[in-house]
Amino acid sequence: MLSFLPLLLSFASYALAGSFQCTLELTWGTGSPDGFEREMIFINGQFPGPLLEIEQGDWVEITVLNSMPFNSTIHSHGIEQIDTPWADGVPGLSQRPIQPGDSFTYKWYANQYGSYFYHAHSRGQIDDGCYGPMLVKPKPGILKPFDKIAPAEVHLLEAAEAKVTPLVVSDWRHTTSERTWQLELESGIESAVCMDALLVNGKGSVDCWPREQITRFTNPGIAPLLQQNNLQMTDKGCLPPEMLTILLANGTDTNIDVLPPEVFEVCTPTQGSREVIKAPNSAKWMALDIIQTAGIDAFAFSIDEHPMWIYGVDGHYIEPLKVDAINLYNGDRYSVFIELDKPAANYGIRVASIALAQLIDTTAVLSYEGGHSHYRNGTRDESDAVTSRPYTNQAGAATSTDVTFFDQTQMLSFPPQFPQPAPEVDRTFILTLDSVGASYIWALNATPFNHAIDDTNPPLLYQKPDASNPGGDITIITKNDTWVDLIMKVVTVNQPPHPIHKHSNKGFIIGQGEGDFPWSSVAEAAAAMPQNFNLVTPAYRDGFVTLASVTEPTWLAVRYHVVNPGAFMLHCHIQSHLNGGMAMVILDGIDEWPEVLEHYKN
Ligand SMILES: *[C@@H]1O[C@H](CO)[C@@H](O)[C@H](O)[C@H]1NC(C)=O
Ligand SMILES: *[C@@H]1O[C@H](CO)[C@@H](O)[C@H](O)[C@H]1NC(C)=O
Ligand SMILES: *[C@@H]1O[C@H](CO)[C@@H](O)[C@H](O)[C@H]1NC(C)=O
Ligand SMILES: *[C@@H]1O[C@H](CO)[C@@H](O)[C@H](O)[C@H]1NC(C)=O
Ligand SMILES: [Cu+2]
Repeated sequence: MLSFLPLLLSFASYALAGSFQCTLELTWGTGSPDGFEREMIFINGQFPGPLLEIEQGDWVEITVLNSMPFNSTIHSHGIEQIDTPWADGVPGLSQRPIQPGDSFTYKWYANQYGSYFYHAHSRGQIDDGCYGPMLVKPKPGILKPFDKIAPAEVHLLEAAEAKVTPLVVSDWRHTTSERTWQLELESGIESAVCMDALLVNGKGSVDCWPREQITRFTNPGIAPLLQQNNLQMTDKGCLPPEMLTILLANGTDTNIDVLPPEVFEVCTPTQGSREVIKAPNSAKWMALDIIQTAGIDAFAFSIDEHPMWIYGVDGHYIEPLKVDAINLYNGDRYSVFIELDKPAANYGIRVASIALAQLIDTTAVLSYEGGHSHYRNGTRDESDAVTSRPYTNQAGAATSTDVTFFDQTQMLSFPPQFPQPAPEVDRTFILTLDSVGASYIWALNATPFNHAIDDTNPPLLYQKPDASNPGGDITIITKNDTWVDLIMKVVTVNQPPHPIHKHSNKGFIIGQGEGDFPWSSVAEAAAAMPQNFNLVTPAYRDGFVTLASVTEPTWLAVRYHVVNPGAFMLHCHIQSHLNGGMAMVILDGIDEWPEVLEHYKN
């Protein structure tokens, strides 16, 4: 398509009846979200990018203008792209990269409602800050589960939902993604895992923990091994590079001496900033869209003294679940209500890494505004001091035994998801997840994905694939309107949870377990261990997190219906794993391959 320069470069979104249009300009500039200055990506001059507020039923047109000195694309995470596979934003699959100075217009239909985000799908650009929240407001008449929370207050809950506040939770590093990748190549280890700060809505600071705190919270699973090797968690709270070599590099050549000391070791505190979320004046309920956009870390998330009613997961309503804390993996979205029934004060919003690789945390603030109906004290200390009682500690663990965490196996779609997973499938793909050859090289199915195709090949979508050329280990080919099982086997120990994200439509998480998976199908496995499967009310999501393989292999089974022909990616949403090759191509519906209109081709 011909690129054009929009006249208006500042953010302008407008909605005619049934349409949403905006321009997102990507720039490369200097910023200091955590108080440390570095080069990073801004979207319309902002970090995170602006909230896109779309109405369900809109035709959406997002024009991305790339004013950065390198190629990029933008993917709308969780958006199904039914009949618009060319708008999925993956270079080499659905489009050519948008080159510096060029633009590309993503046009798709908002058939879904709920909480999403958009982010770069080129190289490690998520780690440079290229993401922003997206909300699709449900159309009138959509059935909502709010009467199960407070039957007399459904109107208050609807009012809270209409004013939902996005909470973008991420991690942050002081080196650019390109430099980080170079350091992995030079050192031979996955040095990307050591971050500098955690951010809430783009705000945070480098908090260096006292040594005593690092020692106290060092994971008891890893402490003896550290001790045996005369090692300890670094001043940044990271597993030392020597330990990564032992755990994952498997005797491959490493050269950790090339790593500058600040990559793992030296922690220099900053005075950054702190996000303060205002609890609305006199409202009884508040809604938050918690959006996990981190490059690396998984987090425990909680709000002091405020249990959360989860009413939506990955954009879709669920039977509400009341919890005190949620483990957030890369790409997850949770829509929650909190009841504003506490004395006026500041309450901590706690975010703490639950990754073995690093101890790191941050605290944002939920602040009740003056005049709140439950305001106990006429004056409020203007500082953002937090003295409230946390549900989760600095290492993301519960502070007491009655703290309840979200449990995905309890999650039920509302209304019940239709269609339910089919009882039988047409194809089963058994995938082998592992790091291969070096700790920073990863494979979703034995063979690392070669990112050279991102920039160099004509996009796979642009020509009907050759069904007789299956593309080796990293390509799945399906027919339209068939059911497919993806069985992901984490075959070696010491792997962290992998948040596997499927582009286009969601999948059902129908089974998981620990130990080998010697079966060749779900039917065989379910006959042998029915307790590990749920084919009736499984979680329905666009991200599927494998279990960590601590002492033995693990496995996860996902079933999905092929309904949207196109070339889609299945990949780990941990940025360093994706960079290292943990991705596959799904060529869905090759019998109904779409014809890409000339004017969409770029
Ligand atoms: C370690 O590397 C050797 C030699 O490449 C290989 O045979 C073995 O399977 C690897 N072990 C693990 C746990 O990956
Ligand atoms: C009201 O708040 C002020 C300032 O934080 C504090 O000094 C005072 O003790 C509080 N009064 C009550 C009754 O809680
Ligand atoms: C950017 O994309 C163009 C067009 O696909 C490609 O030729 C070029 O090599 C890419 N540049 C980089 C640095 O990858
Ligand atoms: C693919 O299959 C789905 C489900 O049956 C159907 O709704 C859709 O129209 C089909 N797409 C094409 C292009 O045939
Ligand atoms: Cu992974």
